[in-house]
Amino acid sequence: MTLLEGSIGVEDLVLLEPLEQESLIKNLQLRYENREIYTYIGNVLVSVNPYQQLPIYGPEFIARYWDHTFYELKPHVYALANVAYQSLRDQDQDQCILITGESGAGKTEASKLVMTYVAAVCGEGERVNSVKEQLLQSNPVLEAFGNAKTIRNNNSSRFGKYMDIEFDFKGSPLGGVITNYLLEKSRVVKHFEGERNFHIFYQLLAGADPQLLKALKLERDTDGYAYLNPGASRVDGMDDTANFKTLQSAMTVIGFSKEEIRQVLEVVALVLKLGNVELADEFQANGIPASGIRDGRGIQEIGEMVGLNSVELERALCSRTVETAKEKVVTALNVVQVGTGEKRKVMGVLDIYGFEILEDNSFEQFVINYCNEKLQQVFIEITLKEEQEEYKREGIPWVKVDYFDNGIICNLIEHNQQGILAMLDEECLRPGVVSDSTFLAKLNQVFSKHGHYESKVTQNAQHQYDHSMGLSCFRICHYAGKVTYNVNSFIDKNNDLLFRDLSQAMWKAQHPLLRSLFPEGDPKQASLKRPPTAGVQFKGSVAILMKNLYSKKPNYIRCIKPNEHQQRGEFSSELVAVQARYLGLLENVRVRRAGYAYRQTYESFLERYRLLSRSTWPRWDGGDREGVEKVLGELSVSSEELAFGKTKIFIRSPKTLFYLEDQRRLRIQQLATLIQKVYRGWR
Ligand code: AOV
Ligand code: MG
Repeated sequence: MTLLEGSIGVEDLVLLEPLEQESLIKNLQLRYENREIYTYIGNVLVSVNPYQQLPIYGPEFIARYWDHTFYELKPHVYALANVAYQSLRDQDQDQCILITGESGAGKTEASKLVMTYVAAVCGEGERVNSVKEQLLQSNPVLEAFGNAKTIRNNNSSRFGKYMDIEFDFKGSPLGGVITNYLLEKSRVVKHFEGERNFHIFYQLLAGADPQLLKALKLERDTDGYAYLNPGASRVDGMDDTANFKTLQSAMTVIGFSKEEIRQVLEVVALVLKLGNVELADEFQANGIPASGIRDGRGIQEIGEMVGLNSVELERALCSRTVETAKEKVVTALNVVQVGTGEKRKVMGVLDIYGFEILEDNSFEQFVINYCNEKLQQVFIEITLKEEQEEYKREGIPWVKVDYFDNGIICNLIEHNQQGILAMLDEECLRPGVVSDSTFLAKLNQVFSKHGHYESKVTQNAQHQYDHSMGLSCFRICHYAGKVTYNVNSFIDKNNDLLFRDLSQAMWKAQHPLLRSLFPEGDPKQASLKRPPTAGVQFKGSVAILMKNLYSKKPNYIRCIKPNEHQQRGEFSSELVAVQARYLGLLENVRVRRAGYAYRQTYESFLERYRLLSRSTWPRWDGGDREGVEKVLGELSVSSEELAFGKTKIFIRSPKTLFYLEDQRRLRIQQLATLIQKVYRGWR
């Protein structure tokens, strides 16, 4: 075991002394500056984005981590993947890997490293290899359609992703299912200066061969497309042309036929063209008197491409803005059906945005933060439960842990009748004049006394007057900090309605894919029942996700972004401190070492420290536990500090462990000197 040996700072924050926010950040910084990007909190992995390729990945490292147990080598994402996979295979325990952190912190890269590791170790054979290929090739497809360059990350995932990988009893992969959360649909029509639309649009224009471009009636040059940002058509280090080739072969591997790929690209082209139509529409709004769409040729072209009557299309489009079909282009990966009836083991990988506090927080931040609040709840409950169970297993009395239970905040948001989401729905469904402000007024009334809710109206009595909060805002005191949300457009975003005339028009298209994207456009399907609101859908997915997580053994990766410039070697303590708080790292360490900071099996402990006692060194024939008792007795470690479990020794404070380590170092020096002397004398 090399827990402390030769390590820079502490490799496990549980051993941090003193335990404060500042020392925690310092420790991460020290390690980062020495290119040690991984640090543990018990079995949680903290990862700081290196923004450079480190020579710590690849087959050689995979083999090394495969051959060792968790604490034997330096902290690494492979070690975590290894524990998860081996417990899945050998202990028949479903696993999930939860990766959180803010934009650009390295979540997606971490998820890919996990998948690469698992793919490398989970068996061989023709069928297995084909499944592995599919699992790995799902990434370029998801990234093409769901990632974009943003100000914070050149390859930012604009959706949350949960992937279940299924294995047979031997641990060979069978297939996978991917669930997406909250794709940022609005990006298609609108994004910030310096950002891009989803990669696929640029990939298609850059990478399609001339025949394909011609068939899709597209121009190579991005300048002609209103949805594409001419100033940001190139991204450093990103090769759209090559990525398009990768995408096409990845889609083939996943199981798209040539014809299906073609249809997907046609829909992508259609979106680009619709963007231009809309531009003409705006033009019109600017005072040019015309009825319908100005650029009749464009609309006709679109109509021809997808087999739609252009008059009808025009009518549908003119009724309101264009929101197009893009969400469902890729949803699930083929599950290879083999050996039905056999029990499957599952490893879930969750790559989802962390807690978000932007300058202006809207409905999106609200639901994202709600999801993180739930994830925190799972984390605390499972961690504490595990601690409790381990103590029970080991026959050690349980020590009560003080921690912040965020159930009250989850309730504030999700309670079936009296939660913010329920009240938003009620407002959306209520007949009569509803607006974001009637919604806010209601919140203010209902939550005027709630300890985690503030607004300008409720503030006066309970909280200090705060000029920074506008009248259209409310604030929630999340576990990670206070966030002020602006209610503007909450109602619209929650309704998330696609105008019926539009989906009906699209459903009439001859184009099979396009048509299948708008099942609600089918007059037979168009029941009077309105579709569920965005809030209800999200709450539903979160509930399913939570159920899923509770049924699995969680493994955590907490990703941290060291600076705002996507630069290697730069570590901003302030920035990291904020993230450490949102990720609840300090709380995490506290929970971990609430009872006993350190525990180890008698066998491993004795192996490491037996040279500290004359009874156990150089030879010990007794049992492991007796050996450990001898060592600790001889060093006069206070019994307050120790608990002897059935198979493990528990040590309360890190200080004691450091003391043992110091003693061990001294002893090794002594022994080395002794050996030298003997050796010289012998010569
Ligand atoms: P994210 O998933 O957390 O952001 P990414 O995983 O996309 O962040 O990482 C952002 C960039 O950081 C990558 O494109 C790499 O250039 C670099 N990077 C991250 N991890 C590593 C690593 N282990 N080694 C080398 N480079 C790395 V977002 O999707 O924006 O929330 O929505
Ligand atoms: Mg990502």
